[in-house]
Amino acid sequence: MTEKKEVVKLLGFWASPFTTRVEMALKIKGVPYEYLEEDLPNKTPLLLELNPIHKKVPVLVHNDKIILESRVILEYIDQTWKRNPILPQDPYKKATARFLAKFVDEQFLTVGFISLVKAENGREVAMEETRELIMFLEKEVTGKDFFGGEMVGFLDIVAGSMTFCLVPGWEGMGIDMIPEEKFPELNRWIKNLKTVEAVRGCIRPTDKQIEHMNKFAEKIKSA
Ligand SMILES: N[C@@H](CCC(=O)N[C@@H](CS)C(=O)NCC(=O)O)C(=O)O
Repeated sequence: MTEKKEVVKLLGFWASPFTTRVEMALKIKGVPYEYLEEDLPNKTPLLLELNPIHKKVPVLVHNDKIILESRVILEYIDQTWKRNPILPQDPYKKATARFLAKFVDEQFLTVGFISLVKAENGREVAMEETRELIMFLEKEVTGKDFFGGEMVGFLDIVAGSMTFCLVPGWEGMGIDMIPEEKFPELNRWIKNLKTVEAVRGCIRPTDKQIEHMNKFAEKIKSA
C-alpha cells in the first residue's frame, strides 16, 4: 500500500512574527511545507474561508485540518511531529514557558511598539516600561543557552520571532532598546539563536524589516 502524502500548507505574511515562528517550528521539526504568502490589505478568499473569525495569518493546513493562532499552531506541530520537542515535558516548565510566551504576545507589541510610537511627550516613559518587560526575560534566560535549556524551545520561538521583528522596528526609530550593558544575557541569547539554522533561515533582511516597521509606525500614528 502506498503511503498517503501529507499536505502541510502555511498561509503567512513575510514580516509577521506570528508567521515566522510557525516557520521556525516547521523547520526545527524538519516538516516540508508549502508557503502561501498573503497580501494583507487584499486577503485571499482562501484566508477568509479558513480563518473567518479573525481573518489573520498564520493559518496552518494539515491534510484536512485547519489550525489557527500561532501559539496553538506551535503546540499542534509539537504534538503531531514528536521529533525535536519544543515544549518541555515537565508540567511546571511547560506551564512557565506557555505563561511567558503569552506575556510576550500580550505585552511586547502593544507596550514595546504601539505605545512607543504613540508617545507624544517623549519616549522615555514607554522605553522604561518596555525595558521593565524585557528584564523579566533577561532574568529567565540567565545562565542558559536558550529559554528551553540546551535546545531552542517554545519560548525561544515565540520571544525570538518577536525580537527579530521588534529590534529592526526600534532600530528604525533610532532606539537601542536592548543594550549589551543592561541586558548581557539576552544579547548572548540572541547570538545563540542566530547560530541555529532553522531560526536563522526565518530572520528577514534587516533593511526590509525596518522599512516594514516604519510603515507600520506611520499607520499607527495616522489611525
Ligand atoms: N494572535 C494571532 C495574531 C496574528 C496576527 O496579528 N496576524 C496579523 C499579521 S502580523 C494579521 O494577519 N493581520 C491582518 C489583519 O489584522 O487584518 C496569532 O498569534 O496568530
